[in-house]
Amino acid sequence: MRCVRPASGVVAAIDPILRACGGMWIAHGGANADRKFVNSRSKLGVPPGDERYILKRVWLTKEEEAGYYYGFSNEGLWPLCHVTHTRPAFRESDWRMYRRANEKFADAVVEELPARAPFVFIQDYHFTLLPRLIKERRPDATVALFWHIPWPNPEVFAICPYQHEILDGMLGCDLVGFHVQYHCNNFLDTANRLIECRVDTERFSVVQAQKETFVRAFPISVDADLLGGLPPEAGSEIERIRREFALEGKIVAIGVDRIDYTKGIKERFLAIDRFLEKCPEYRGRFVFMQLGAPSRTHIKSYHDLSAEIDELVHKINWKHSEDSWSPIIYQRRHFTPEEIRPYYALADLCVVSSLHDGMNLVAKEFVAAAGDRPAALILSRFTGAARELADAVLVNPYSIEEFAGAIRAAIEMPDEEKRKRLENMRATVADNNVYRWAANIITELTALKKE
Ligand code: ADQ
Repeated sequence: MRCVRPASGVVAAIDPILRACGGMWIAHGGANADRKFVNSRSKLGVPPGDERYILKRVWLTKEEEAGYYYGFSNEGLWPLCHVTHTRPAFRESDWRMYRRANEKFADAVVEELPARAPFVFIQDYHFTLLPRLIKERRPDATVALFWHIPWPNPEVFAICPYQHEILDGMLGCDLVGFHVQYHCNNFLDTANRLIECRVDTERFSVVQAQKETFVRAFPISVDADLLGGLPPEAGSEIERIRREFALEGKIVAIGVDRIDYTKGIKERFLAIDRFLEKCPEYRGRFVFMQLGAPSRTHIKSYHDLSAEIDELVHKINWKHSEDSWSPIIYQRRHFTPEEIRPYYALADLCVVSSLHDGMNLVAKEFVAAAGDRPAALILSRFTGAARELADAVLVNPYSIEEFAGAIRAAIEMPDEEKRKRLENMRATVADNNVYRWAANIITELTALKKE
């Protein structure tokens, strides 16, 4: 049995905050050994051996997990909110399970709430109904929800058959947070168009039946100090990776992603193919290392994507390979955060090519972990991170030609400019780290309450 931190931006962001502040995280226990490690009240201390906070498990049946998590959340809301031209599926049976799971979580939350002034911080699109369910039972609770993915415009959102229930559930919150102002604006427009309410554009809030919900942007981030300080053994690990994959003397680019159609992994490989066609002088000198964590594999589109990526890597490697060199090394497995850091520290180039992304923490992790070296970041314009990391080489991943040109431009950028740009981005990520993100949310809530 192993303790695994899932490959997930939400977990990467929330775990360090709970480690620092303590508290209780209430979450689905979905792994096959989770029941073995809880007490009679479904709780355990985390991380094991150095308990900093309490993890309380909510157990879902297979049917609930299929309908609530894989179905409505990830085949419905996920594609609805990401503009990647993947059609969302809305099934009444999934919606029933989504409602039931939100009710289960409401029970699990309410029974833990302290007698006075509790604060509940809800994460993501899996819990749109939960804020209202909690408020009905505990009107004195302060409830905030952070939406980790984009919020679409009203026309897009209006195709969801359960739009009113979702908006009504979310407006049980005192505060709803998004990564960027644009998604806040979309949310306000959506409420304005689709439900009976008053939108206050001065206070940036939605008022419904005397209840006011504030909407604010809080760009999420990483623990820059932790990522920046490589442990002493990292040097030998970097050497081991270089030896194992014959990277010595090569220009090394990396990609680190959950295998998800929003991350633009196929577009990235097509751009590498085009780059090697246009710039044959880089054959034998350029290696792209992709770390890909299998994700949501029970969903057909994810299963198909994984097979398509395997095939594409095979095709591109076969087309360009010479002697023992192949351009793409693909490691399809889950890595621990400690295993990923040496890759960030050795790469000359990191490529983040999401077709759409709320923020993208890989871009920020790379910037924080790359060190004081001449390294570059290629970053999709369609990530929230692109708004803060203006010193990255920004690309439209749909334009394979532009993307291939950006790979060349990033490689050939003078070292001094690479260093300067990385330094600017490192300062941004160090200033706006994940603790500031959490502190800003709490400060805003406290100020709103006082008002
Ligand atoms: P995600 O879509 O999960 O998050 P992202 O922000 O890119 O995406 O974070 C992915 C995390 O998984 C990173 O911490 C990364 O290190 C890790 N990871 C990637 N590949 C891995 C692998 N092979 N093995 C192990 N770990 C791996 C959602 C939104 C994002 C938003 C975050 C946080 O979709 O837009 O940035 O929430 O709000």
